[in-house]
Amino acid sequence: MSNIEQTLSIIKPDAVERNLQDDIKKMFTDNGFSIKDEKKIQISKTEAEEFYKVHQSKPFYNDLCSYLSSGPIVVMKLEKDNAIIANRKLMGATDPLKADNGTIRKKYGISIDKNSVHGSDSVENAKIEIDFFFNS
Ligand code: IDP
Ligand code: MG
Repeated sequence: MSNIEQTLSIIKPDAVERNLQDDIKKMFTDNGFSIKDEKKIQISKTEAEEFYKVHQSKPFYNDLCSYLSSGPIVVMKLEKDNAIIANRKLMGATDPLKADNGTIRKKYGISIDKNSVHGSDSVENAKIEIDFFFNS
């Protein structure tokens, strides 16, 4: 049975800075995702704090929010069968050193903080994150 889902992907500042957005978008489309909506933006630190508020108790929260707001990002609404888990798989582990071959983070990630992409981790968060960028 098919289970079409939408998920939010962000191409983070380290990847946009290296002009990798077309290569990363191709990895998505080659893997069966359709890009239903996308925009290149730069968010404020306050917006990054709101976006990442689930991490507010983590020691890396402040650096994470500074980083996400440090330069342009590309946000995309991706659609595919079981998109949320499929995107997590294609992204690879949070730490690029631990990411499997063939994943975006293995190929392009620089470090655990500059890991090139974000992807929603659940159906509930995908809805919240898509609304955050596209339905506000
Ligand atoms: P995810 O992006 O794979 O879902 P999360 O645990 O949700 O990983 O963390 C969000 C982001 O916070 C990560 O993508 C990474 O950029 C950053 N991060 C996670 N853990 C660490 C850490 O231990 N040190 C620095 N940054 C981290
Ligand atoms: Mg996460």
